[in-house]
Amino acid sequence: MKIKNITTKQIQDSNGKPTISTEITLEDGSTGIGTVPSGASTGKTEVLELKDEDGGMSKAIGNIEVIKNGISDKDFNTQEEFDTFLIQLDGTEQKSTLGGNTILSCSIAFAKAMAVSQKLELYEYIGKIHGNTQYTLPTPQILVMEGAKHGNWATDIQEYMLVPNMDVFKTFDKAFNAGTNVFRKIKEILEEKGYSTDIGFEGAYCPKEIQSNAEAFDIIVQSITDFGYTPGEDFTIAIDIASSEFFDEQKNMYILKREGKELTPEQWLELQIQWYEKYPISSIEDPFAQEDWTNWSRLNTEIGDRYQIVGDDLLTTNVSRIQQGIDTKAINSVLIKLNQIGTVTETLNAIKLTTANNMTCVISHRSGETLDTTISDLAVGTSSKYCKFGGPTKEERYVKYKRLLDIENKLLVR
Ligand code: 2PG
Ligand code: MG
Repeated sequence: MKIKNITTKQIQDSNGKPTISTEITLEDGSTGIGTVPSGASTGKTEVLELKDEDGGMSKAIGNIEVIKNGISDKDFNTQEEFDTFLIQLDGTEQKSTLGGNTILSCSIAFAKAMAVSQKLELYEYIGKIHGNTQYTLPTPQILVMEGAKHGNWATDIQEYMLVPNMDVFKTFDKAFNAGTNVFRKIKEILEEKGYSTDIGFEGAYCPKEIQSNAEAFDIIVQSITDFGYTPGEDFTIAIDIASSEFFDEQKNMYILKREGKELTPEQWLELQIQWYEKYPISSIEDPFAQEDWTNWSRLNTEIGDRYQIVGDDLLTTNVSRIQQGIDTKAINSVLIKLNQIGTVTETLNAIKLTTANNMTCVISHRSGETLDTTISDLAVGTSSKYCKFGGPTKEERYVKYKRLLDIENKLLVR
């Protein structure tokens, strides 16, 4: 398949920051548009997000011309061929020549155009190249409270999410609906307490009046109960601690501003264990900093049989880091973000390596999002176990849940 045209432009993400949107037209007229999200709490080993000094996209847009020229009259029969061409044209480990964002916008646009050309839904196209036809819906980790960089440092923990028990709720639709019930209850409880109902980057509550990290757990547990569900049975809680954001490398200490505590890794581990024993928590993302491999392994060895230990900043959707996580027994689950690695093919390779090692994947949004719903199709096409797409109401998050609702409907009708 030849590429007839590539056009690109700057758009704004959900934080009002410039990002890139690229449209690819294939020789048969099929088109696809890829837009790229952006992280605030990024991992050090993510691919480069190429930006101008003022945050604009003119360099990235200029590099689309380089890609266009490189393509000339080439034929690309598969996603892998196209992505390999992009990777080779860039030629660097962190995609620092062309920019990971530039490359990803093309990779997604090509995938969507190819799906159209083959008359497939995007999840079917992804399933086809991934060797999967048993499409399943992911269990959503629905964000209900947030803090740290995403939410005015209301809490040191960045994200508090509800994980519906799929044995109870059965369908994505029912599970998501139940999650939104609890989300609304949280608002009521915050109002009763006289707390603000401010919303953070990802669409969840970040009340500045909150006293501690644990108080957020209390509020969530109460909301689950007040709506008539049972904490630990109907819902468990997933957290993203994003602890690289408050780890002081020089001091080798975890600095919890909201607790007024400076903790050694040992003390930090102890505090975490207290939370895990007290509250109905099932999944823990980034409990230690991104190079603190030893403590990751300690935690996973101690409690990994009972908890999902998810590597995000630690692994950055990068197969060599995932392999290191497997070798050091640091994790039992991998967070998957397309823009951490920069192409659809490399993302699928990260998913393959994860599932081949009997670990779970959590397909994830970024804190700065667009209205693109590729990650919904990615979750279904690869039958990934979990997804986290943020709070249920902000539009750039809701469209991703809505896409899953639509896919579930389609699959149920068959
Ligand atoms: C994370 C993500 C998404 P960001 O840490 O998992 O919630 O945040 O996009 O800011 O890296
Ligand atoms: Mg994270």
